[in-house]
Amino acid sequence: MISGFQTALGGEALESSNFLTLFTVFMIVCAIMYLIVVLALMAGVLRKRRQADELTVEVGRHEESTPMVRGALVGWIALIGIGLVGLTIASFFTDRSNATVAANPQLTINVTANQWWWDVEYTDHQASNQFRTANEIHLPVGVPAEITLESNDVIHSFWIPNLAGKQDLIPGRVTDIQILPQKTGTFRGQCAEFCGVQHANMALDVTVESKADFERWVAAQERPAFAPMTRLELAGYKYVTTRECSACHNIGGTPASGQIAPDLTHFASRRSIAAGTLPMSTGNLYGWVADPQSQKPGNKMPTIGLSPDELHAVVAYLGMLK
Ligand SMILES: [Cu+2]
Repeated sequence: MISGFQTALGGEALESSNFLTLFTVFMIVCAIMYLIVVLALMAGVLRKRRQADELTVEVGRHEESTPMVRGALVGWIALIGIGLVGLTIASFFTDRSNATVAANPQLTINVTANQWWWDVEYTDHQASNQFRTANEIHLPVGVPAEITLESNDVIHSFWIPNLAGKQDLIPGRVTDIQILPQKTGTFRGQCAEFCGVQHANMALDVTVESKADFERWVAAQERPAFAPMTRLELAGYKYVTTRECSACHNIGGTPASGQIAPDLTHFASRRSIAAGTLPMSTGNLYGWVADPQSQKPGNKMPTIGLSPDELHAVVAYLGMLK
């Protein structure tokens, strides 16, 4: 087992652990088959050489060896059959085991893919407990979660290698994936279907944490955005909630209520900016707000051309949206 930030060999959830077991079984069976083929090939070559070395070819020798060769051939075909049936059965039970997680999800998350970011909505039976975030998913360890998947534009693919396999997001259709995380950690998800020039910069920060930590995170996400405290933050608040930014972005508890770009209510609490393009830091925030097109060319956030005072204010305000 290899653990890491982004690896399909980590086995940090039931699904990826099942896949890892299946992968290991396939590797062992195929390696044994390969070894038998190579050994048989070598034996055949050596046998032919030995025959060539013996200058006098014994009459009838070929005929004598035929039943042995035939027996080996029948055995080999039987072994292939048993191997294939065995692998099919192993695949079936892996699939069944993964499917049982879907039977009783205790958490539902709606993820909508956009070029090139992830809109994440935590649904709850109480409307007041629903909230949206972007480019990050938090999951409580040991709790089966169902993630429904939609796309607003082209075909994307949802993939968190440490936790589960890939699932396509197709415009006009709703697909889903089930995950039962078994270990805490921070992982990287990645769009796995080429979806345009910034496909590589369409990542997802995934945090699997204890139930208590998850509930703390949910409680923080449900709160409206913090109010500005300093004059600079207040200037940023005014700019962000009344000018270009608010047409696309939503910030809970403020007049900014755009719905077509990532929700920024708790933006500064995230690990990265622009779907994993840049690590979250004040310096990167300056770079991103000043000129998003040079940081992630082709993305839908325009370079506005803020004055230095406006830039300082906007960054100060965004930086306090924890
Ligand atoms: Cu993509």
